[in-house]
Amino acid sequence: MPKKILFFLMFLIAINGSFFQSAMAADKDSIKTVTLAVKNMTCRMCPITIRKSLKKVDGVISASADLDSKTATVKFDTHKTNIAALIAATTNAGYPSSVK
Ligand SMILES: [Cu+2]
Repeated sequence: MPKKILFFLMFLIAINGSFFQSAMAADKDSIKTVTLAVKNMTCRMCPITIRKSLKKVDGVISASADLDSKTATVKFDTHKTNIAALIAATTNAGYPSSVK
């Protein structure tokens, strides 16, 4: 009897493990990074404003903006948002952007 229970537990652990792995794989596939060319960046405050506007978008994992290269790099979950929403966010903040 205890041996049966042990096998049952091992079976459950194996099932959960494979479910967990497939969930992780699906999440990894949905994460994308895009670099946007951003207009109107003039001073050191601009990248901060752009970064904030991007981080407000649900599904954005991380965002950075660079004054020198006039770009923003955004890591996002494609299940939750898309590039059009990211462009809309910077545009609404006063910085029209496009995919670089
Ligand atoms: Cu500025």
